[in-house]
Amino acid sequence: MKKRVISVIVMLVVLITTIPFVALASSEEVIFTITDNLTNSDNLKSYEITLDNPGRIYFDFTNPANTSWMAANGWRIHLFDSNENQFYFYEHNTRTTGFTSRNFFLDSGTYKLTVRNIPMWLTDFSYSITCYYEENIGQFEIEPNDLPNAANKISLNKPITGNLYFNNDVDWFEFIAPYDVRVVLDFSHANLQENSDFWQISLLGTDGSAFTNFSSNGNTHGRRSNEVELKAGTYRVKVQSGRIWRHAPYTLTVSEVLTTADALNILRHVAGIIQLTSEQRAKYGLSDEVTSGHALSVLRSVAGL
Ligand SMILES: [Ca+2]
Ligand SMILES: [Ca+2]
Repeated sequence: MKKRVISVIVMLVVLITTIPFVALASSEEVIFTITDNLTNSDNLKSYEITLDNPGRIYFDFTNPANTSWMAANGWRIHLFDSNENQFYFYEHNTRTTGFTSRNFFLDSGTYKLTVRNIPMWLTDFSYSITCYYEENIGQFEIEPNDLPNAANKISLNKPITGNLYFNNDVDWFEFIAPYDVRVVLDFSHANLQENSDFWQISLLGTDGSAFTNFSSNGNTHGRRSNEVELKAGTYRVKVQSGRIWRHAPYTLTVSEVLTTADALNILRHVAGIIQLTSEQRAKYGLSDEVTSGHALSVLRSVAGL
């Protein structure tokens, strides 16, 4: 039985909160729900979150509606890593009844979530926090990955989701081409409806030589690179802020471009002459049960139709 990934300790309060675990339909789960209160302007509540395994977390913060003129005062929420580095700050106004935080792709370790009220006005600020978690099994970046030798290891044909947390955040990824291969990079994100280049993506050799680089614009859903031929070896992808920085998740996939030999393999499989291996099915984006319809869509892709 795998050890539970999360423990949360409420600090600076006498009571240790028991954290309920609630399984959701997806791989996302509620890891804790806390209802608490700030009673004066000096009050600070601090929650320690320990992740046994890396993963994505985010939280919902809810509070009672307050429509008085003084309701402009509210909460300050901070998230710190184990070195006390603050990497999230949000100031929440009591006129609204809550907010959903950003996604955080975190390594295993201990983090601290703090809640304090803005020191202008003494009152009773109650709130609830529900924190969600999805284990990282290779689908998310793990910070810090700001330097080439700290690159996150990725695999061909497998997407990874990351985020530039700050305008100087740089994300490095490293993959191995096990043989000479032709690849294409797909970089996707939400359409931010802003006409500016928010991301700059480069494919590099380990000696820093550039094979291709391109930018992705905020008024698109992403961009595909030109095709690049690589010799067997180790390569890196660098993602950094474009002309303007925006905090938004992105997904990067380095895909093998299928060849006519691949197309022939698929045809032979559909005809019952050979059986595709699980690695080949993953490479071709085909499920275990390969139908002629699936195969046809891949063949169209190979043919550029
Ligand atoms: Ca990042
Ligand atoms: Ca980074």
